[in-house]
Amino acid sequence: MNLETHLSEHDEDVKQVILRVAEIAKTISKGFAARRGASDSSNVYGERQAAMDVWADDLLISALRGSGLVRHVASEEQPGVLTFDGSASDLGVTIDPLDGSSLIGVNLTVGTILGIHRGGVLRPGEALLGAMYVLYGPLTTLTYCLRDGVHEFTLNGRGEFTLHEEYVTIPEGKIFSPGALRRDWLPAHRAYIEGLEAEGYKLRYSGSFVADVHQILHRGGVYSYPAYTGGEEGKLRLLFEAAPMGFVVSQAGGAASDGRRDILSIKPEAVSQRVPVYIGGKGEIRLIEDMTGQES
Ligand code: AFP
Repeated sequence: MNLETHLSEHDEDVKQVILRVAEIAKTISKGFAARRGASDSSNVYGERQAAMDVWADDLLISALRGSGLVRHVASEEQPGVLTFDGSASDLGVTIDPLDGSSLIGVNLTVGTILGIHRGGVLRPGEALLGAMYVLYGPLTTLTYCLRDGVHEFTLNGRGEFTLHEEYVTIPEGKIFSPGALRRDWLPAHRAYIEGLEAEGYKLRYSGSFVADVHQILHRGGVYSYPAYTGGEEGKLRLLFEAAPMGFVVSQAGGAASDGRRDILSIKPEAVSQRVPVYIGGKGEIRLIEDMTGQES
């Protein structure tokens, strides 16, 4: 079954946005060879943008503007929220055009992450209508969730996204993906990771959040990028990374936390807000919340 058919029961405007992003993803997937290096610009976080970051951001914003269905867009690569007056629908979309882009130069998997809201974008993850991500790896895959299961599609040789797996659920598993420098970990997080190691959890960390969480979704375990010494708010962005991926994994039977509370309950105060992140199986998320709770 192709993506368009699979989406047929959903709201027309949401469906059209996903299909447009899927079209852009096909273009993005073909653009890496010509844009492997850095651009000469930096984003709002002071990070040097990859040439692919800038290009993918332009493509996605143009497509969303051109759809006439999206009123607000917040992008990790833009300083503020873009507003398109005159759009026929009131969708608000968050985009991380190319998550993990520092890995482009070494040809590891990176991805595009989207969150879809009705109304503005400064809303908690629990208010998301849906979320999706595209992975550019050995295969290009698209995973979407509109509160009715998590579904994965593969871009085939004919340039069509076809169904790979429906109603994905996170299994029990023993993989952990721990971000940030070990020497900077705070005591509760350190004890948590040591506990997982003692339980035989296997380390799998690429430095591409979207790819690492995708692996956890399919293999079980937990991804973490904690609060750390010198980075008490964590590194990852609530709006662009944590909320949409946390939404997908939660809809697949897992959970997402900042170590104390459900990430999806956090109302963002700023577009660029960072948050400590734990995403994975319910057991692993309960454990970090228990350990952090005991500490305070
Ligand atoms: P961007 O490539 O979108 O800036 O994201 C990179 C990232 O936020 C996330 O994808 C990684 O998990 C994390 O940074 C990696 O950080 P470290 O380099 O500190 O491991």
